[in-house]
Amino acid sequence: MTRYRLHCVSASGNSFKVALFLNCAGIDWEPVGVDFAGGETRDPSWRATTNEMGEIPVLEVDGRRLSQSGAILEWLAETHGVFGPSNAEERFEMSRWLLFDNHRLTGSFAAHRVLHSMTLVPPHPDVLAYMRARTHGALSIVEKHLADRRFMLGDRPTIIDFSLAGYLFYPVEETGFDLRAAFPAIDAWRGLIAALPGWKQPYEMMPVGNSLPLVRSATSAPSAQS
Ligand SMILES: N[C@@H](CCC(=O)N[C@@H](CS)C(=O)NCC(=O)O)C(=O)O
Repeated sequence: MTRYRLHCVSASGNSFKVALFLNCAGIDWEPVGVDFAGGETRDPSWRATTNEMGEIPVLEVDGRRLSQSGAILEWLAETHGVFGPSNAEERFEMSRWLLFDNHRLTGSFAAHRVLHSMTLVPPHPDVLAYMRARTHGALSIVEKHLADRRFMLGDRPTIIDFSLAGYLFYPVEETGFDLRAAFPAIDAWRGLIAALPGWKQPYEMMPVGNSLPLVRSATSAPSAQS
């Protein structure tokens, strides 16, 4: 059995953040599929045994079950000595962006994606527009930061990149954001991440579990101010 088992589903960008680290660091791991669409993460026994917070990803290692992608990424970087900070200033910078990602970018992008293409009942247009504007604003902040850098911290990839990019490789039909057209610096940075040894598309990297299905697929969406 491999040392690392990642409880995940293919459509989970939060899980993809951890999978990206493991693959790009050349670490042996295996995905463990979760019945997310069927409500497994809400099941009291799953919560009791796997994650009391009711969320994936969960990284199983030597009998421990680690949750929260940002904390897992920090733990992996520290444990393996790759993609992490090299001094206290970089450590602070990493925490800052990991928190920004969880609260602002992923927090908006992932919620907008579900509303855009995965809810059985279409959301109220005002709700979708609010989430779209919020997501656009978060992407604009990352776009500006990347205007004069190759990676978020400078010249080398770090866990900040894996975290912020977690949802940005899913198809535009799902996300409703054509990053290539609207965010050139983000698109170039995505290209650098995709060129790292070990990188794969999320659906190829984690071909397991039962994700929320796509029920609407529209590439056109109203423009939003940041
Ligand atoms: N901050 C958490 C977020 C994890 C998260 O939201 N995971 C989603 C799947 S991508 C989930 O399990 N959600 C369960 C729910 O919303 O009930 C992390 O970064 O790990």
